[in-house]
Amino acid sequence: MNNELGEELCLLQPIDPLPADADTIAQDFRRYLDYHLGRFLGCDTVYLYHALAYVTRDHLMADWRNTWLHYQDPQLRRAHYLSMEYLIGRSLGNNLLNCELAEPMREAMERFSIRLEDVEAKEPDAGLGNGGLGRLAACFLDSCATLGLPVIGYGLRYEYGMFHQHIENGHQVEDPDHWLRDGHPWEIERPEFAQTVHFGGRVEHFTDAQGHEGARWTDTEDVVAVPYDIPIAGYRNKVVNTLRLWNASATSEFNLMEFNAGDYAEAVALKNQAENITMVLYPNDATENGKELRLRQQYFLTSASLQDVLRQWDGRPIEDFAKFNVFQLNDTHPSIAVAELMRLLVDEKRLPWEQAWEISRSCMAYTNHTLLPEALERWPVNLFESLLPRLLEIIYRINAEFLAEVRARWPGDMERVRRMSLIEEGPVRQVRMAWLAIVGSFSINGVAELHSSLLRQGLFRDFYEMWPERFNNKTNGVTPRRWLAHANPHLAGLLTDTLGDGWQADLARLEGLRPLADDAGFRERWCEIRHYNKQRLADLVAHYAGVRFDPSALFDVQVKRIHEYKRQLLNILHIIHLYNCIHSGDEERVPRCVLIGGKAAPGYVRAKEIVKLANNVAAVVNSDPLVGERLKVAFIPNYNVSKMEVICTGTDLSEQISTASKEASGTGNMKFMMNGAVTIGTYDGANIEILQAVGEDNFFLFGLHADEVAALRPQYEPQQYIDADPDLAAVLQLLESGHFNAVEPGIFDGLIGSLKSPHDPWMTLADFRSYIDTQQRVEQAWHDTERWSRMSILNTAASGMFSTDRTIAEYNAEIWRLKAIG
Ligand code: F85
Repeated sequence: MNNELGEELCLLQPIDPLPADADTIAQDFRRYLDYHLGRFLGCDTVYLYHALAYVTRDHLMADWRNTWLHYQDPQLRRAHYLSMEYLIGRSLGNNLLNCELAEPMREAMERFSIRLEDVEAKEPDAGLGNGGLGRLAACFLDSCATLGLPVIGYGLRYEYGMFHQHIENGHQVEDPDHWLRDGHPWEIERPEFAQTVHFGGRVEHFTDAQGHEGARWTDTEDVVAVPYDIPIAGYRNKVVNTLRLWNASATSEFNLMEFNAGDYAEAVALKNQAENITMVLYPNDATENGKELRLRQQYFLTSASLQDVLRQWDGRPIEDFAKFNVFQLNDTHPSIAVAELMRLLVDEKRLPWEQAWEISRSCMAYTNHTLLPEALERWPVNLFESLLPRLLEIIYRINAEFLAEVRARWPGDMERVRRMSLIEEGPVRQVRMAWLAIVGSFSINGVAELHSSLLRQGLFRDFYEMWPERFNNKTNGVTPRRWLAHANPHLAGLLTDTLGDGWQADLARLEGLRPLADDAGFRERWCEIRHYNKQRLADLVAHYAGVRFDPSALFDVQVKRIHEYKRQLLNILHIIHLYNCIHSGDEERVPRCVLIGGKAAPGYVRAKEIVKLANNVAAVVNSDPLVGERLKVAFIPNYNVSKMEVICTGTDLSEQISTASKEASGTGNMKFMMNGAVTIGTYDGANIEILQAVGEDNFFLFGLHADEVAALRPQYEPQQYIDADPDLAAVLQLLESGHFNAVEPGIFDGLIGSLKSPHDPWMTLADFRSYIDTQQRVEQAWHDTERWSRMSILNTAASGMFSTDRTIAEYNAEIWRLKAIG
């Protein structure tokens, strides 16, 4: 038997795992440091990290190879996860945990008087994503490997990841994140699997000798896609899956051509243009700005990945393709896959259109992550035509056949045809990429119950009426390995002592904690661990924000991307309200430390103003001697995955306060809950499922529900709320007085205006009273230490269903239908 490279499979033998004792590890570590890296023990810790990463990777290699050999089985159905983003964070600690190497590694390091934690801290975050969507992809890969599912992740190897944020005079300033600068020890370049991706050119139509029509896409500019593989280790199961990231590089022929023409400089410039494709991650998380480079990135990912899958298929009957392959589209971003698979099957494999469509449509599945219209990608037809002319033709044909179906089903309903067309008519004709994903997929899912139901009733209603059976829900999760076992080692120890080992890959077992909420001794241990974690968080805040948090205070945290719909402003209004209370001599308050963190998209002016306001309010509150220890406010710069690993373990109160119907799911909410935080939240996204799991007594619910938001919208009058609520009036008055921007008059006028506008889509003031009252209830609960620790334990106990192991098991049972290995 041969594999895809024509190598005899019998020559591809498994290799033995390396011995994992501390002695061998210590030796290997010295060999890497001395002989490979050429560094000394006393060198910069970053090289110690590199040596450790190489040692760890060596230990993964045998299992990685065996897993790969397993996946060569032609009878094995496989899934391909297509995502523009993977927000991986650090890998060393996670790999040590999953491969049970942490203890021998720690012991080995002790021999050199090196603390493992210090080395781990040197790893830069792999920030190849914006927020929840990218982090979800990373959690999914961890669960797929842990469940032994043959799933490969495909993505882009951005040279620059998510920008680094720092704060200057309260303003967000962006610095490029050149995360690959010191090299990336986890990746392996695989030039032997490079693919060519075409752009531009024109299309010729012809009829071949057999009388079949065909299309030839010619005069293209070609870019080579080189894959870099990253190992994804399952939890203690010897499965190592692959994340394959594509890097753009110029083709050699293409350079030579220009060089022969004598224009050397032009050749180098063109090379740059090709390599630009994977240069930088777009830092927008909600608003599509229609840049050509972004469409290039999407097509580059999609085309390279589909070609890679077809290459592995080669030699097998194409009719069976959909039986053994399924693609999951992570949001609309890779939805051009629908048209690209058609191109590959029709133009390259020479399949009849109907047969190709049957195959394509049976192997694509689409996940939607948002209802916000501004996040739905639409590409101008002109742009498409010049960049991907053949794909536009294919989309036109898909559309023509699809609309014929719509007309047949709803004769005379022109309005419906206009709404459902893949092409939006208007001054600028645009391709509706979400519609393309829907038409080309056998499964369409949202990411929480409410979100999926709103998709069916609202945004995707026409499509739901046409194909109800394609729609389903898959409520998000987070991986308990990174977010509990690794992030919270003390709590993990207590869980293992209490529940026995095994909860890490069977999180429903956390239910076993419920009875212990009534056990005073257990609560005491729980609180000691929480106190330790709060001290860790306080140290982080002191280090990065320069603000001192007292671990005995209530730690109130909102960390997530900055967006108006997430309503960081509502949080800030509450802070100002507390500040007013303190100034008016209200002694009933509990000491509270409020932490806010998150990045604003660089072009999102309003979000940047929110960052500035949070910082200014923090500065005023923290320097007011009258406030003292009663209230502290900090904005933590450069919020990212590795900071969240500390933050979520030391949080008492998790702020999940989006306008109802706007947050598709949320996943930070789950990380906090798992680690024993209590949520204050609106009836939105997965908050609803968290509330159901933990019960109303252990969740602080407030605000309008989705239907109430919709009903109020046409008659929303913020001024009415101001007139009726002296606390709100006082907060706005203080804001408008310039109290928080004494030396920068007027800078918050826009923000204040947006809050007071009847057109405020986020209706922040409508929820003010309910939020303030609920925060008051939080303080009453906090007074009662026993009650709070009970709530905390019960939150962790109920968090089992928010493991991505549950989510992925559902994707597999209902969409992928893969057989687990092992
Ligand atoms: C998030 N989406 C949702 N999008 O907001 C959360 O509610 C949900 O929990 C998670 O997905 C996981 O399901 C999200 O993170 C993006 O990052 C994003 C990135 C780019 C764009 C849109 C959204 C473009 C198309 C505007 C560039």
